[in-house]
Amino acid sequence: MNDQYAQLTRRLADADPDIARLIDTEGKRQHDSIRLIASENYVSQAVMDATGTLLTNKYSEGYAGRRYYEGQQVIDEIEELAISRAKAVFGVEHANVQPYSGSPANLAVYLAFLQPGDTVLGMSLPMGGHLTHGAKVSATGKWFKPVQYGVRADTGRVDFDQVRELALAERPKMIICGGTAIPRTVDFAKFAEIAAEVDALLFADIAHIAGLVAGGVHPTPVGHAEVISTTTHKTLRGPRGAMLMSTAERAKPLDKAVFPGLQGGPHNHTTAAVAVALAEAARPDFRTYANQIVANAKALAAAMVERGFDLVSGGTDNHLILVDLTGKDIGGKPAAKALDAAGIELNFNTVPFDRRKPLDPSGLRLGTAAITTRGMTEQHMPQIAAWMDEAVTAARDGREQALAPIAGQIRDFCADFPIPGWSAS
Ligand code: DSN
Repeated sequence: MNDQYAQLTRRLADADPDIARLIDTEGKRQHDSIRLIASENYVSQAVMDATGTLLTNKYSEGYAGRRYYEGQQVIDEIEELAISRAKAVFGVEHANVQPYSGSPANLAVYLAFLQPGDTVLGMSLPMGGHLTHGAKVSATGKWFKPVQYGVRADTGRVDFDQVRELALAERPKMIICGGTAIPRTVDFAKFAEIAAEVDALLFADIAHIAGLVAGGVHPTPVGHAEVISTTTHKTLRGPRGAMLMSTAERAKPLDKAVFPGLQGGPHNHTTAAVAVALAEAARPDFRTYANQIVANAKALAAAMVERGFDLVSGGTDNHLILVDLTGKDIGGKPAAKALDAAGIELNFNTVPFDRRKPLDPSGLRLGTAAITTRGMTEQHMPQIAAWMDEAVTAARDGREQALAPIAGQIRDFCADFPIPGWSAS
């Protein structure tokens, strides 16, 4: 146990033993399992340090030089540093680092550029989009007129014929590309071409792939999409938060939509941690990391295919794998629960054209950002696929007693891959 961690645990244990115990238990859980949730990661100790600082004490509604509270000398510098790092990492003209998370960031885009009732073309949730891309249950589906595109049944990839037909027929004011369950490269140029044809604003949600874009292993939306949103905690490996980026021309309405349109004071401790994560993302070793995420995903996908798993689109170009369990005779939910009991954490997910219900769908979604941070490489992927196969088969056959021994093997395996923020000794 490092000194800093020991001190923190001691202080917290003195002040609040219940919370200290629960955090420690969660640390052990994160350490002892293979975390394949596609939207999660392990942040560095430096990112965690910045998050846990006295910056949480400060209110700073407004923007640098234009705040509604005094005492902003330091906060202004921190926010400006985060902004300049975001601009440098992503090569954008404008960045706003205040959004609390991905959904509020996306809502700010609607507020900035649309009127209630305007038509928006986005990828449907069951096809790989996000709630905020116009799903019926979301404010974006209730207050705007969503038109939704999907993927082709034969390829599992975005159906650009459909995107274009819908765009021409519906004349959306905004087209959204990107999503939460897309295993393939997003073709920003093609979306831009269609958006230009119908004079729509192109908005790219790169929450899942931001780290891959920063690391140069996924094409950038810059130059194609005028507005870009991302969370900061997925492949980008920062704290829980979000950013909006845009051309200079789109900057003003975007900033106004975040504050005062939707939010109050930014979370300054998060802003500082975002700045730290962006400095990490600018380093050459982050490129190596991004490359390894994709190499691991490809190796895991290949090993899973070898074990008879059916992957949407047949494989992956990025960090994410979408599995269709229809042929395995088990639903996504019981499979995900069995995998969790076996020490492999992921989420059940709808697959395109799913015949089951969203709360009991046919698929599993997994990603390699977190295990890559721990240092796992291609050589470890066949073993992970084997454990997955074993656990899913055991669950299908009603042999739940087989899961605990797998969890034991995984615990031993994980001991060789330390994580920041928790250690066993
Ligand atoms: N919850 C995120 C994900 O898991 O993809 C998206 O909001």
